Amino acid sequence: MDYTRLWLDYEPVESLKGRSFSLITLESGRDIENILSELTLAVTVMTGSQPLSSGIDTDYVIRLVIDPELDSEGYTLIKDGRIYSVRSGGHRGLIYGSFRLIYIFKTKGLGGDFKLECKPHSPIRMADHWDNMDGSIERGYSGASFFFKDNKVVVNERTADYARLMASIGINAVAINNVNVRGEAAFLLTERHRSQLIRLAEILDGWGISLYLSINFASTIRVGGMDTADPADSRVQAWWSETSRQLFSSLPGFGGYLVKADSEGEFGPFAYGRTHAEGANMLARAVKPYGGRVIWRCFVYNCQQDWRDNKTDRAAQSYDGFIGLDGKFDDNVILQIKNGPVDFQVREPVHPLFGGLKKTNIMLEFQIAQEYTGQQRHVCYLMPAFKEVLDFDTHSGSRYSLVRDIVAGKNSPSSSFGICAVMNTGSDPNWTGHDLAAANLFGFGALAFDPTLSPEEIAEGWILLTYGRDELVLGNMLKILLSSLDAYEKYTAPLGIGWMVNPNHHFGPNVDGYEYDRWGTYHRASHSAIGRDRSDRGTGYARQYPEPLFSLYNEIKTCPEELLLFFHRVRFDHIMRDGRTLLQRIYSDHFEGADTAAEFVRLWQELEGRLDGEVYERVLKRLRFQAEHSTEWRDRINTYFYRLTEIPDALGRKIYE
Ligand code: GCW
Repeated sequence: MDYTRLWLDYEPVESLKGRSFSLITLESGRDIENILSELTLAVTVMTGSQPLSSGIDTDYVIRLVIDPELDSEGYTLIKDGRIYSVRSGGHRGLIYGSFRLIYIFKTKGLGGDFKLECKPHSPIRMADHWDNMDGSIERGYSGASFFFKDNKVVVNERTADYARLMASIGINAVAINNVNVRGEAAFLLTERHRSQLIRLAEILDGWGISLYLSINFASTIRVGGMDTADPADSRVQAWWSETSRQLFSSLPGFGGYLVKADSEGEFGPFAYGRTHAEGANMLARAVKPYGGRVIWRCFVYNCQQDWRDNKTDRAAQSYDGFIGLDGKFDDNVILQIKNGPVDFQVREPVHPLFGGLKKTNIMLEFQIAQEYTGQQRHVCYLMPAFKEVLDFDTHSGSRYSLVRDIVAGKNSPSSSFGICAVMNTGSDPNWTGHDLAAANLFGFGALAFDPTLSPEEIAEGWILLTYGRDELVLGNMLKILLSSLDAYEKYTAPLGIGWMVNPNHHFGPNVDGYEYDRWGTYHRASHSAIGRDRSDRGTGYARQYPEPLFSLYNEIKTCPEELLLFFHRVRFDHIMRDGRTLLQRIYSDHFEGADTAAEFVRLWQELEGRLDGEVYERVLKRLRFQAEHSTEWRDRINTYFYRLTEIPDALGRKIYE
């Protein structure tokens, strides 16, 4: 097994062995050559001989055909006797359909006749990398960047492997650099890095992927030599127009800009008294002639808060900052909104801007980098959480009110809608550090393409494609993946309260780690109660949701219990729906979560000898670490509450003094 190829490693397939294939298409181009070589490789390994380019004498024929009636990224896959045909309205669809065919060969072999029709749910399916030009990755947990090193753009074989991997899960857009655009990264817009960026863009484009660059809003000052970045200034506008003209004319498939502005110290239009809309529209007009887009992030809040101020609520600020601008953005601007109102915590309510914004193009931002969910050292399969977000009914009153339909642009004629995730890849040979974290990479692509898939189906597909069919491997890995998020949620910060992590690097338990600082993330525990009141009697955040959600969240008795401490300040002796006190629920969750993590080690050990030795050992090491670390989480949190309340665990389990 070559684990560096993840789910794209091929082996002989019993029912295909000795069969002859031919591969036929009238299409041409870099992307077609790429997918033909992938099919050639797969078929050669699976059957034992190279496919031919004429179909007369072969057992089977694979045809890639353009069908103008079909969507340019959707495909129809048909097996009719000896003919397999992949049909699509465009080359991207032929790529996705061909990978699907390879997956079918891999998991099912030749099989009988079939017909599959697929169309991606969201127009844009994007990978956002937070890579810095010095080669580091912000919140990167799987080695150094493979896009940058020593302040230069790197293009090598891994770039090609990366592009192929992304295409194989349906990704069609990629931002390669960190949204915090520091140092040399601002110069990505200039001639200095152009020739390397052209090579990079060509590789991505060859797999149907558009390159985006994160830009610094102060670029006119930082690299343009000007004294202003005011979006209303015509010199600033001219600079962006010219810069954009150069980028679009030289980088094949270039998509546009990703912008973090007026957020966590990044420069933005506020410096000139301008709004987000004025800032974003200025850039949008510069890229408009080339069909470009500007993706503008909504992760904006006051990060200089005084912890003594109990009125300001970070959770409310993103909505407050953007809702009044609904309808004011140009049609090639997309607002990028994190799944929840705070910051990728293990449990948050769905961001109220979904459904709230009705006349603006939007994109949902997930994070698979696991910044707050174990940093790829804990196994934490995130698809159940993503699925909940996508299936959430915003009650927006629009024709389509589920998040997955809203972010796919179902209420709008525009195709500037989509889903993205902050990526979990790096230079580690296995791409994601933790081998099981690759399930999040695969899963994100699968869910962005088809949000009706279940987390189980996706996990099963990933396991079969990566590790082949061994019932014990499949069963145990599924158990681990599918219970990992719930376990993590239980042994870390309780019931939606979030944080309780070590400051800055965000790893490991620290109950008061964010309690007295400027980041606006306080739990405010006393000896008798914990949480912030976000109902209309408190900060009023719950009001950002329409009915019936507002009423549901606003009252302790109706609030979903997993979000209880997000929305309310609750006494430890509060009786939960199953009769336990809040305190007892916290204790028990922590014991149970850590027990589950210990069980992962046992389940994994049963797989010894059934997996590649290196993979087995590497994962075992991480699972052991997780089991140990989860007891640290459990004990720190339980001890904290025990010390406050002096009430022991009702089941007599050990809590340290
Ligand atoms: O989650 C926080 C991270 C920052 C990140 C920021 C953001 C890129 O801690 O590292 O900065 O979110 O999303 O912009």
